Amino acid sequence: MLLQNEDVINYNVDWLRRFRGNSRLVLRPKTTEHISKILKYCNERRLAVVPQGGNTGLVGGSVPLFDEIILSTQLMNEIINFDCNSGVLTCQSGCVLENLSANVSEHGYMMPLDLGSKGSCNIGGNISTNAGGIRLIRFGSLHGSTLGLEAVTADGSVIDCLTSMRKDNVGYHLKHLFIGSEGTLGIVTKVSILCPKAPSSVNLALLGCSNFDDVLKILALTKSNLGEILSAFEFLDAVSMRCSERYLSQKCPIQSAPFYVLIETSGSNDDHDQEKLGGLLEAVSSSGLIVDGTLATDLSKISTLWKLRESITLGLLEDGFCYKYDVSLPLSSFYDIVTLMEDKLKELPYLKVCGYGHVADGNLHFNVTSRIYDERISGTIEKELYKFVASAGGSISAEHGVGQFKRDHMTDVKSPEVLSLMRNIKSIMDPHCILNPYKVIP
Ligand code: FAD
Ligand code: 2HG
Ligand code: ZN
Repeated sequence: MLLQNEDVINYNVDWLRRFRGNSRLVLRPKTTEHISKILKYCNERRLAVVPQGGNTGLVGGSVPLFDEIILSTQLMNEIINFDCNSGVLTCQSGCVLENLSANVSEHGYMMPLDLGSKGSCNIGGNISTNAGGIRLIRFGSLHGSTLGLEAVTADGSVIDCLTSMRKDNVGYHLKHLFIGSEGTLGIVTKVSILCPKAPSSVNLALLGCSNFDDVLKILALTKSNLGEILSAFEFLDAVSMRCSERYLSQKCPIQSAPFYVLIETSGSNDDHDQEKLGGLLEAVSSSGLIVDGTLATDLSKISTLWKLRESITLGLLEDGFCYKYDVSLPLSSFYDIVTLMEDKLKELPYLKVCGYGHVADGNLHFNVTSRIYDERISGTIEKELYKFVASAGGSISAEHGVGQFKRDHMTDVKSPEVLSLMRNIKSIMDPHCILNPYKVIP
């Protein structure tokens, strides 16, 4: 299906409304064969193509910079097979994550990843960004859960690595080249994903703490007390919590505190899980690590509490402009950058500085807002944050990728040898650089 004129505007603008391209053509193929023919045609004529899934990416990877053709996988949303014995789901890459979750849950399974954007993001976009999310702590990254995939490279070749076997050590593991390469090496068309069994028992605790050291102490106790039933450990600071409350018009059910943690258990035996979680809550409370807390055991309260965490991203946008950074840091210095940045920005017209994220994975979401975009604010943040991340041995992109937003920082964080190998791989798979040009590789 071909879209033109005003229909194309939404495909040109990213979710954060920070990046805007000027493409006049959106193609929405339905099959691998369509994609193969499109890419062959574009490759022969040196026409640049931007792959797009749900367009929820946060680094400007899914929108053109200029007039590149947008190739949306939106209509490639067929579930091909679900094997109830193995839990392997095979589907086209344009399936929306939430639809896949609903589908596999009918068979007693769940998707191994969960993101706040689940209502719009596509599984192909998830794989192409190697998305993390709140369950990575339990089920690992998509490099592990993706058993196989099919992708089309720039010249239209269909690369069939769509095995649904858990073990396949025959030759190079080419699927990994497509996982996290943000549409620069090929277009993912089909995937097979290993889904875990859905838990019959889920509990969620929301705790408030008075300092970040206590968050880390709770994390250590949580890991040792809950072991295999731990399925999420998320943290948010007070600014993030207030932002969500305002967005949802909903009060956090516990006493206000500088930091909050959400601890989720998923298992197969209610009594066992509640006994373990009860033991943990007893331990953190008797050690004076929390100021208040609440426990949710029914689905409705669990989802209300999760909304407080999942709505921060949308809530921050209400201020006007959001400077969004996603970094990995050692836990020993995890929150220091938030405090440091408040000081560095104090003369500038910012509205909020906040931190939240997947603390157990060392992944901080560092966000600043202002009414309108101010170059002095972004300049100060980038100078201080990237220096801080480098000296702590962290990563400038934990889970959101590089896209166009972080492309020019690649030379600061990757060695010339690593960049040269990346460029060589790119030139073998896409010699005319038609796939997502100006992204990822500097
Ligand atoms: P898009 O945004 O359309 O594309 C992302 C990149 O992948 C682009 O470079 C694009 O060219 C490429 N691409 C898309 N589809 C294909 C394909 N089929 N083949 C090849 N390349 C392709 N991310 C996390 O990691 N963890 C989170 O917890 C998380 N939470 C979020 C919450 C909110 C509210 C929002 C708005 C975003 C969040 N994200 C999160 C970021 C985003 O949702 C993820 O990066 C997601 O995986 C992108 O999927 P998408 O289908 O929207 O991809
Ligand atoms: C999350 O974990 C997402 O909620 C988005 O990765 C993070 O908005 C952000 O900074
Ligand atoms: Zn995240």
